[in-house]
Amino acid sequence: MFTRAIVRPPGLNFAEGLTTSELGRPDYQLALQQHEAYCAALERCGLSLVRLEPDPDYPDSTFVEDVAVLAAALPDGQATAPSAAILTRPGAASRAGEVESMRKPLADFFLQVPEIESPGTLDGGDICQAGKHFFIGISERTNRAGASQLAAFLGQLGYTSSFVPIGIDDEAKAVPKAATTGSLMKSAVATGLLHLKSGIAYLGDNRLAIIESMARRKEFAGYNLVLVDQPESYAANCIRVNKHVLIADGYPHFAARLRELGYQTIALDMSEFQKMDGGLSCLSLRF
Ligand code: CIR
Repeated sequence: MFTRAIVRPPGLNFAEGLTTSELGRPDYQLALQQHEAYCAALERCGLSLVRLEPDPDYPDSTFVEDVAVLAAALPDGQATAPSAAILTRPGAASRAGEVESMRKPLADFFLQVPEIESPGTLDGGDICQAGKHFFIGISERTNRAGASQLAAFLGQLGYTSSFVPIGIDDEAKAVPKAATTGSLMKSAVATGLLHLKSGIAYLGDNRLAIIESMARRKEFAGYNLVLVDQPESYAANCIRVNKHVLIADGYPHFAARLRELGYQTIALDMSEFQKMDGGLSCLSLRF
């Protein structure tokens, strides 16, 4: 069971953050309302919230998930290894400074707060905990050095982990063009995802929500998969919080499939965060 979450509302300059989406400029007041509805949903799931002040220096700082990885209570309530919070080293230069202000809030709850160090980079959005196993996405934001450091920390705590390449990572980039036989190397792993959790979510019960294009990958062979159709792929970024699954509003097939499987869903309008490439998991650190 999760009992707490750390959240941070978007700041006034939210629209100046990074994005690849072409959905338009977010409406700040609407983003605040959607963030408040998200907080209320977490509280309805039984969580006490640690609400950080907006950080005007960092427009993407509402996406708190990216600056820490928590190895704490498991979503389906199994026994857990000792808890730690690992501060990340975000892969986007404009987000590097977000980490510092998370140190103290985490130290209030976690005995150990180690951190990813140079040359490693790692975004929390690339980390998907599935029980006692962690999938670590290797992406434009998370490099192999960062992933290896995290795997070592998690190993000390008794967790296993594996790497899931989802983009053109530093190793692939280092291969001379002639050796990649055109786009072959690129197409082997390129998913178009910003983060691993843009495409998968662990639902508990050995079950993963997963976008169609990732579903046949061998990394997920041992799991029961809930497929998210391509037109609904944004919905794959959902979060299991105790007895509920929070899902983005507007994705009826995925919502119906979850309900068929017996999950109680809470649908939340995420339009303003989607404009900034954000999803449900990004907006909180749950433990
Ligand atoms: C970024 O590009 O870093 C932010 N605009 C969105 C981060 C979303 N975070 C996540 O998926 N974990």
